[in-house]
Amino acid sequence: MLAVLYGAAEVPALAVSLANPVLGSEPRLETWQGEAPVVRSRSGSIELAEDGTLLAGSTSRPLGQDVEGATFDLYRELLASTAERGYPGLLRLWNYLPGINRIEAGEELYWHFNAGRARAFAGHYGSEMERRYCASSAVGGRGDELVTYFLAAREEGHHIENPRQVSAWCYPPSYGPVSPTFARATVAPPALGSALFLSGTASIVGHQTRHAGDLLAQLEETLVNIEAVLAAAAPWRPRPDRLEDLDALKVYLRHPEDLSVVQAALERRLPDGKEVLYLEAEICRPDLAIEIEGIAL
Ligand code: 3EB
Repeated sequence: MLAVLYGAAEVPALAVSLANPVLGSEPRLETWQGEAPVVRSRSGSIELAEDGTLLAGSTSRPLGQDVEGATFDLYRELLASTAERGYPGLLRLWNYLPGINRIEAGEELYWHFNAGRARAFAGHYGSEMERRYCASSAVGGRGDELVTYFLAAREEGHHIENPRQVSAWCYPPSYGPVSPTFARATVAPPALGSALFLSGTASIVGHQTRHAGDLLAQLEETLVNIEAVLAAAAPWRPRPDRLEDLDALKVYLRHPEDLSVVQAALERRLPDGKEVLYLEAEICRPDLAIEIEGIAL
């Protein structure tokens, strides 16, 4: 309700508020603590906080009629702000796009989003863009604004692909005329402890959705994909990770009524007491019911 900070010029934190319902528990506040004094700033519409090693940013944009244009503008500013502040190594991007599965002008909103995001990456990175895509997620949001927040480092991390999956930027055009531009995971540089950021991961093998209509099979396939990404990241990690090494686990569920069955099946696979945040969200493909992300420190 009220936060009062004494002895410093600014409240040293960004605040992001997401209206996606938390399933099965109370609303949750996730906090990221800086290692050193935190400096706040703003670049266009991007709110920033940095501690000398890590840059966090957040922004939102009304979608209006032109989702591609709104996404392009947001990403153009976002990429400029990371370079300007001296943190060009994007580690992780989170996107909450209201109506992500809605069809407008014959195409899903997610496709319009992908077109705007890809155009901004191309403009900023030029021909090296494919080597710069970082871990991301893009799920449905609430309200009428695209909400995006991110973490970036001084240096480029290691971007990881999943050998079981076609790289998202190589998906065939049946999933949209412009492909999504993200990596399956990003391992932060050693200055940030080589933390691993796992992208939103779903039941996709090759480029195809598997197990449409079968929730628990989608969950199992997603877990196999997560293990495959963790194995691919192992060379850049202090030690190989397993599913149970992931923290900040978030499970996006399209249908809130799926909570109890997913919770029972997933928590059997995790150590006792492992926290999982379940959020109601549309997944970017209409035939996907579940997507999972996490972080390994
Ligand atoms: C997929 O694998 C499922 O567009 O940024 C997962 C993670 C997905 C990130 C994105 C989309 C994104 O294609 C969807």
